[in-house]
Amino acid sequence: MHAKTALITGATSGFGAATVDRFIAGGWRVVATGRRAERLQKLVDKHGADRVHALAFDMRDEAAMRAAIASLPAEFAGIDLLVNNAGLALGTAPAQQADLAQWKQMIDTNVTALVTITHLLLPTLIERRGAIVNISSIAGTYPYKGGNVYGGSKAFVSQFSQNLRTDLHGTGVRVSSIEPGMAETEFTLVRTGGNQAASDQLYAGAQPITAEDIAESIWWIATLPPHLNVNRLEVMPVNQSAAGLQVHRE
Ligand code: NDP
Ligand code: 8X3
Repeated sequence: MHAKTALITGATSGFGAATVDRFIAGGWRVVATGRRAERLQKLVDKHGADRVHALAFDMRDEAAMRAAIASLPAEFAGIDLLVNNAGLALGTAPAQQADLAQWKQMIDTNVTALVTITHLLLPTLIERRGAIVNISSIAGTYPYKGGNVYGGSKAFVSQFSQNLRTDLHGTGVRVSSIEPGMAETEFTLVRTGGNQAASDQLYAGAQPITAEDIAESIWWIATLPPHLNVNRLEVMPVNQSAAGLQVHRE
């Protein structure tokens, strides 16, 4: 049997990088995407050019995305699994103090770019009876202060996943939404503009989810028997749980 191929967005860090390693270990080929070309090259050097193909582009640049996908060599062009992982949160300010440019960057990356690459790859995925795993977040379900547009973008990802399933009914294509809670990656560094102390403080003592935990969940979903679909998977650290509503008193 020929090795299957996964296209993993946001493969330069965190969940995406760990997912590349997991699928390579499982015998798949991987198309790895991200903006930081030097990190993608490290994945190629680590696993070999016959196993990992790097596509460096900004997900928000549709022309660059189209050109990158069109450039795939034949042995990497048959995508069996799309892992829509690239994404980010920017800022923790309440809506009334938030930076509009940051809001737009989150929407452009987490929503617009995700639907664009999905649309581009749907014909291939349908032809191959493939699968899509979208990385959403618990922030799309549970509101928290400063979650505003980030949470909204992830609610979109979760609902888009379920609606995709409905449209793809009968094609054999599987669609899953994974909704992780607190996970230690570069996520908080990015969100805080590079504040390592804030990132360390957030995760200290919490035993957060690791990137490898999510990579293993994606692997499990992707390798289930083809008649099974995980619709949504919500995962939290044991030390995290949902709590309460707030009341303001006059
Ligand atoms: P990281 O910051 O470690 O990784 C984010 C990845 O997204 C990087 O590879 C980055 O690549 C890529 N990315 C961001 N913007 C762009 C862009 N414009 N073009 C191309 N690639 C881009 O964070 P995580 O691994 O934690 O995040 C992965 C996903 O998981 C995100 O969608 C995030 O929202 C979600 N998530 C994270 C949780 C957490 O607590 N960590 C929990 C729930 C969901 P590069 O910078 O090289 O372009
Ligand atoms: C990331 C999880 O709770 O920091 O999506 O928003 S959270």
